Amino acid sequence: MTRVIPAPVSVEPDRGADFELTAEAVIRVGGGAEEVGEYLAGVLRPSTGYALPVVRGGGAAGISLELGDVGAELGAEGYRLDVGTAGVDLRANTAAGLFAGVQTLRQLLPAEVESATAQPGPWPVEGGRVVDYPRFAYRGAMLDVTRHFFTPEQVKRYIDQIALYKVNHLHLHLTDDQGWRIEIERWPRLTTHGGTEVGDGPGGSYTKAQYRDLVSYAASRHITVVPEIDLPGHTNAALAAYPELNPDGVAREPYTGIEVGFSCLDIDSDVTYRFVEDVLTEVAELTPGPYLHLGGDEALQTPDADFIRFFDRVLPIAQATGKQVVAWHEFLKVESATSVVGQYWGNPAAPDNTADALVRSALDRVDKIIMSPANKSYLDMKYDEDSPLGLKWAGYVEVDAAYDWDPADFVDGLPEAKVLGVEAPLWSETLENSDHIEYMAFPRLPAIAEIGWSPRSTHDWESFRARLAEQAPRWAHRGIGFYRSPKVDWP
Ligand code: TNX
Repeated sequence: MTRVIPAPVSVEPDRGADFELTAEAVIRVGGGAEEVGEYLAGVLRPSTGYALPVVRGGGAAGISLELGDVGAELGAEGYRLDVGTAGVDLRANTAAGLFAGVQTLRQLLPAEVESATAQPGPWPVEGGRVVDYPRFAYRGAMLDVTRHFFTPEQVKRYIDQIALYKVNHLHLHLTDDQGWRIEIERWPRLTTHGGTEVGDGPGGSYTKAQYRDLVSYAASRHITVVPEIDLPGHTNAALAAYPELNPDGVAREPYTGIEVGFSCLDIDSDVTYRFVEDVLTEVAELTPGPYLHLGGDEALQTPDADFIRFFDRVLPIAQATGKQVVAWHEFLKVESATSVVGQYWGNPAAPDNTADALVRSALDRVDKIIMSPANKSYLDMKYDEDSPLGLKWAGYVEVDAAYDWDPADFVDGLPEAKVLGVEAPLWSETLENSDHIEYMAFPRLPAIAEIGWSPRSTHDWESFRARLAEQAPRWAHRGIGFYRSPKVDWP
């Protein structure tokens, strides 16, 4: 129980009370636990080869999932897991809590449980009690599907991987200079003429049906999708698809490089705001979750006055969709922005870092801040000078650096109460496939996930690196090719 990532709030191991999962076991579910029960069965059946029927009531030994009876202090995502010789008893206030508990349970089983094919067993579950709940409400992973497009299958594969570490938000960066990835019915050329991808690859986009399916797949893993429409910069794809969005009425050329900060919507044109309203309305309709991300980063060609004028007009449009606006920290200079969530992507090591001061200046206005410091949580930074993939503008980020920070004391003057949580962005300028995603995300994603979930008191690099090493065989069974960081003694 002491090897679980993210480290739980409290663990009382009792190896004398190990349970053994056998062919006769059942998964017993109370009301409201059926879906998580089926998910757990889906995890355990392929590797164990057992039938593991999901049953209501019934007396056979096994794993029981039950809502309620655990106390309000466990909150909406907490759980209590008791493992004794007679069986496993998992309880939570909500299905999300049960789902989190299931992620812990799978780590208490041998690594072979992660295999897609039947393994010999046996299947002991470490005995004892875990009581657990998250430190921060928001634990996010961001995937950039613009610089390179990732198919729904590739995105689902990543969803399953982030779920392992109790990440509960998937921020999809859906639009950028290189491509527009989500169908918009009122502006169909966005996806048909919005560019390709970095290096002239085929690119691609999601139909509304495919996108809805992604959102519901994520929801089945208790992950909320946060769609991002990046405005007013990072918009070359839109400017290439529609001439009328350009001040000179001439469509831009598609862009397949990796520079940033050169494109901008026409701040002075009414067409721009009709476009923005149509897009945000359609995207909000596809979004059951509470958040709508408006980007706002790196509008380097746009004077502050224009940027502010743009968002003064766009904010009411966005808020009229009923969603809470999230945007990158540059957006915090818009003083009319209240009740928004800012996303910090600063790099305090950079001499021109203005992010910290911006966050401080907006603290009275913003609702909360999501912390994704580039020199810690950016999964697209190279690990070291030999990394074959990634960028290095925020420096090299080894796994110990990714782990070594605290969201509540990272920005001077930003108190823990104002921190919604953490996010690990994965930009895809250099990433073309799932192998690339996994090489960059593992082992750093679990580090960021632990910072978001675990109590500060559990924070300990020596413990974390030992626990990371034990994850490696699990990744191997799942076919995750990870970076073998020299900071960890991998088996
Ligand atoms: C900065 S972080 C960007 C992205 C790039 C990324 C590469 C942010 C809000 N904007 O456009 O892809 O750096 O690391």
